[in-house]
Amino acid sequence: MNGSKEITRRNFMKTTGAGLFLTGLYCTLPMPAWALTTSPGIEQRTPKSRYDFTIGYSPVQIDGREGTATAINGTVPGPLLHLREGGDVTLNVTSRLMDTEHASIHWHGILVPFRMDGVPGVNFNGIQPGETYEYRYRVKQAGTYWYHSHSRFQEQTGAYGPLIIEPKNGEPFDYDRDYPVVLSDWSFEDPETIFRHINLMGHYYNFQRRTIWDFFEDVGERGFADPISERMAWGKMRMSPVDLADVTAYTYTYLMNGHSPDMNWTAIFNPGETVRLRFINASATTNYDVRIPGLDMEVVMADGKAVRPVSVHEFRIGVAETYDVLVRPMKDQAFTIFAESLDRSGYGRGTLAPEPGMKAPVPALRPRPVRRLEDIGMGGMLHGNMKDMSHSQMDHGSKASLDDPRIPGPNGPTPFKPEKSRSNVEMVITNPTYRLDEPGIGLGKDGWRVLTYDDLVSIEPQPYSATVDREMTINITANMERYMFSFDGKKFTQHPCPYLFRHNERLRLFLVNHTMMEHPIHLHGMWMQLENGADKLPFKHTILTKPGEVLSVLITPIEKGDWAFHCHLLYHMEAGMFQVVRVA
Ligand SMILES: [Cu+2]
Repeated sequence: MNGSKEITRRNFMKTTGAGLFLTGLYCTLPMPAWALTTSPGIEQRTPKSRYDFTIGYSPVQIDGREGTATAINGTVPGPLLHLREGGDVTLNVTSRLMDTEHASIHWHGILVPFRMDGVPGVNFNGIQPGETYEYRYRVKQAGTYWYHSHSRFQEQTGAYGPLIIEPKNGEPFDYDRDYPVVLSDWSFEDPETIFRHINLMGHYYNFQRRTIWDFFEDVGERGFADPISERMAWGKMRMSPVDLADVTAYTYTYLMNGHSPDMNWTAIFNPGETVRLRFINASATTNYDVRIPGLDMEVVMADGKAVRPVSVHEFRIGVAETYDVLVRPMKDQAFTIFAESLDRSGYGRGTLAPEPGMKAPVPALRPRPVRRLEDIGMGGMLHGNMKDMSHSQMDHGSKASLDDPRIPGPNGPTPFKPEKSRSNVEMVITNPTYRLDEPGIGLGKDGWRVLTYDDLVSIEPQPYSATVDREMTINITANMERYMFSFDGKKFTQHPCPYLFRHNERLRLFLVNHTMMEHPIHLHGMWMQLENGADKLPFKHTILTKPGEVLSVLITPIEKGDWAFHCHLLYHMEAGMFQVVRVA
């Protein structure tokens, strides 16, 4: 493919000519009050018990270019939804998207009765054009969350916003300023076009494929035998070693609170203050690596739930995850909030500054990481017999990873045997590894401290039984070449039976990632407690699983009904990595 950029025009996508360039100073975009270009932070907020949302097409302007968003109350991101723990809330959501099948809002990470969860086809019929749906529920938790449309690609085009819940009994830490930091990815291309492109050619937006020149460079650095055998191994699997993201900066502008890097969203502080930053990854497909050069970050919440504070310099935030961090800038200077995309094709950027208009240097993008076979738990393959390595069954045999004492028993994950007839499964990892202690590909070698899932220790009450009643395994599967994404080898459109959870049982669920990509796996309606060896297991609504990884979570299904379980990469979900969990 060559580099010429195609601009498609669907009815609602309007683009204006190039050459017009505006910075944030001249930006006249409607922005929600919580996301002004220069913000003092969200003030003493009063939680409300009733909200009215209207989803409609609205113009947005990013770096001087105009596009059309599926905006909530006219802005991208949408309004700050501010609730109180223990209170009842009524949310009226109206759709003015007259050409759509339906619209919806899902309250991500919020424990609600299943009719209020907002997934069309699972919990309700969706909101028909011109109609209003009334959501009502009691708020049973506190912390930082978000909301988004669960209808087709509306989330990609702007239907998302922050959701903050005031705790009944005060916060477990002190701070002077409070900022939501909503990360997202914006494209002027119609997402239907993006989806068509990546379906036809998985690497459409990827110009970072390794070339023959990279190969000779490797030979120079590492000698001949290794690169050749590694290249052969990748070739045999029909995969590129650079599958880091399907959709990249080629089409995306990465946004922080609706602002492009040039628009430079700025949070004000007084030196010596403690600033709470509520990072929310509201992207459609972009996993970010976040750091603030010059400042330590203290991670105090993950997915809305308090954790023992961990001091780090960088953290990876998968799509749909949230992290609350505290920073304490002492100096009278500006600091860059830098959110680099996992594939290193671009970044989101904002500034922490004592005065409006101040800036700090923006770091260079780091080199894109190269995925090696070791990274997907197959390092030993290079030394094995290449002939035995079909693309459907691989066993590296160098490390008996399932004997790892960190993988809980008694039985461990059930071995996966895909149906032979299905083309949905490109590879099966027979010996997945424990990887919760790894920061993830491309991280951990810069000389600063990066958060891992093993660092997360809950400091929340543990309301659920400690005794495990049952074990179950779900395999994360794909055929990347054909852009097929599935669970246990079945796409959602193939109508697999729902996964059955028993009401109030204590379930250990193993997730095994048989693909070579990270997938942020999200379960609606109940917490997943990640078994990372902590004495109090952290609560998660979304878990970024690594290639070749096995991990386990403990779940207590507290609400009966049907719940969505899916990859939160929007295009993977639409390509079939979606399932229904039935709690009965
Ligand atoms: Cu995925």
